[in-house]
Amino acid sequence: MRRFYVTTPIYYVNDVPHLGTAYTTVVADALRRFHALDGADARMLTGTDEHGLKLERVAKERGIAPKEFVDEMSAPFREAWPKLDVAADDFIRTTESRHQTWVQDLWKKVAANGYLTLGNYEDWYCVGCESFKTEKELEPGNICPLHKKPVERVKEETFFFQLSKFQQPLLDFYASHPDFIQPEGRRNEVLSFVEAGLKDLSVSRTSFSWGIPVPGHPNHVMYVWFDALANYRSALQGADSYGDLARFWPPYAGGEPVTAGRVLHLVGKDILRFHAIFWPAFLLAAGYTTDQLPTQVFAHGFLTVDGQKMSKSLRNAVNPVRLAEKLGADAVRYQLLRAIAFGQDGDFDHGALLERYNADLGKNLGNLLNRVIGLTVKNFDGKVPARGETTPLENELSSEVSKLIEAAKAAWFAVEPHRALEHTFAIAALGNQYIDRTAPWALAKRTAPEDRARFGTVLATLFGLLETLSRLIGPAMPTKAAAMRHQLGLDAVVPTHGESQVPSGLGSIAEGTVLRPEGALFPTYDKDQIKALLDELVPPKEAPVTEEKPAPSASEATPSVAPITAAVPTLDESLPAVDYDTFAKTDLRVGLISHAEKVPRKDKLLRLEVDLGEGKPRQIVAGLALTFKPEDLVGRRVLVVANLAPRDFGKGLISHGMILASGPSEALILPTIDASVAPGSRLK
Ligand code: ME8
Repeated sequence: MRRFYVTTPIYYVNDVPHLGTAYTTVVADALRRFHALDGADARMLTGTDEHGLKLERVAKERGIAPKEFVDEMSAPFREAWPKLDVAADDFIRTTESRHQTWVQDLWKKVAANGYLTLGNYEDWYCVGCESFKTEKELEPGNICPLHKKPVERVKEETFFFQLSKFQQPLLDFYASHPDFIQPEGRRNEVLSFVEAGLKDLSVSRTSFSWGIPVPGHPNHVMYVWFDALANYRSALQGADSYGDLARFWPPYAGGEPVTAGRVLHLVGKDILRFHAIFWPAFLLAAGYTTDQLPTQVFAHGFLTVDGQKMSKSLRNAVNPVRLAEKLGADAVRYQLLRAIAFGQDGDFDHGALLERYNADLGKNLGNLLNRVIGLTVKNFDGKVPARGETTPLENELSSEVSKLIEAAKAAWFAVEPHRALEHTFAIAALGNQYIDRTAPWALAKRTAPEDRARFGTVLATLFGLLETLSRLIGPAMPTKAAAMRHQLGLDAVVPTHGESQVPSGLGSIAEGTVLRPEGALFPTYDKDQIKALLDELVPPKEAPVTEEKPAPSASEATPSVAPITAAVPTLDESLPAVDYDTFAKTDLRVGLISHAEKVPRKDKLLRLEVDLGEGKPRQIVAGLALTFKPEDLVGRRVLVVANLAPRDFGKGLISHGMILASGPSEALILPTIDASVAPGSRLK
């Protein structure tokens, strides 16, 4: 039996579940669903990382015991993922005793093999990374390049893990297992890092106590990464209804070869080194052989949201659960899986999400289903007709569909969900082309028996294609796949061990199957609805913040406002004072941008239509183009100087007002205006 075990990082509980953590988690879930559909014995693990100095400090700042703090903060993760249709088989917390005993056992094995030595350590430590830093890695002023915060000098008694002894074994392992680190570019980075030499690693601390105690040395707690990485294996104790969970870890039970199963760790690129270097080294040190190591660590890129880096406040602003409640979990999953090439950095753009939803889900797939069901209800009493004689057209379609299924399947195996979905939706496009070529609505008008038979064949072929699609979209969109099958008169697909239910070609639905039409599977959004949704969902533009994952501070335990790091210029003393009457002549209004486009051959300018509550939007030409894409601005509220004399930008392009913004042309910030303020409202 083929086994598949996929894991996400266990997330630090000083944060809330956000779009970045949702991303890894949704991809893991889709992969598990695909492999289960393919008949594998598949398992997914996620959880929370609950020890370490960072969390101890945040708890202290909140004035509560660390355990109370982590209990409170872990729950939102456990509750969030099912709302995104993530069905993890297990959720591990590092404060659970099943984890602690396993980690202590791992420690004892590493110690017994002589790879842990007691010594004194002094170096720089970044609490945000929970990692030591060499001087070379730091920015001037001893600043962590990731967190933009000063690192701390740590000097204490510690156990050293002899990582240096594993440089060659690791290089040998990478060479004999070229797929262990993916994608290729990331693999090369790790190779160069290891080739440059590995320093021994401090793996215990005595200056704080929030961690797993070191066996035999109760004044030491384990380094949080030694503890955290072990979760992937500690969670595989006990059994499920199919047997011992240890069957998911190589080498597999019953003498199956390593290739019979797969342990896949999905991680963000920020934590690849820990997984690709420390984790296999800890296991080798504990006596694991190279065929008992995980099969693959796949590092994905980082997401930005609407072109903005995910700072702490943005992470709070874009709540994946709220998005799923608003748009449906399937729409959010589809965007995460389809729009971002797994492995590369990508942007989660709300406008693009809605556009893609309308185009791929609403028009391509949804319309196809609707058209086929509609024609059948009207002409065949809502029952799937017989598939009569086929023509070269059906044969051609069938062979194209088989090729696309093969490609989609290969992409799922290669951890390329974006490609798998691209191929899947190409099948829907083929279905629409086939409808256009066979023109069933014309056949419906003819009554000759051969036309009627042909009509039946065309619809039955399309039902086969829809059946195929209902299986293929399942890993990405489980709820919609089940709803689609329901409309087609079919039961949901139940994964079965040892039996692949991934289609291999054009499917079929039995003649006479009664359809259950239920209206549009993916109701599309019109322009006004899109505008309203964007208004509600798109977070305001932030000042450019350079930090990636800020170190904890008191303000981080609760949602906070982004620090504005742009330089604040001093007031311009050369400007004369303005008396009140002069100022009062300025008519400042709230405007709502209803349209935005680039001005040809003017890099900086956008032509906007702005609603000022005057019944008809006015044209304003603004120098916003170096910061904003036109589509980012539609639906945004802005502050407008409404009574500025019209200004001619040449060629009849006249601006009737000015939009207020702050900052340099390529990093402008627009003031944030509450969505409840009506366009045209005056500022006084
Ligand atoms: O590092 N884009 O936990 P963490 C994409 N506890 N993915 C993102 C992201 C973004 N902008 N931001 C975060 C830890 N992620 C450790 C892990 S594992 C043994 C211990 C995702 O809460 C991505 O998967 O900081 C990244 O690796 C992870 O969240 C980091 O989560």
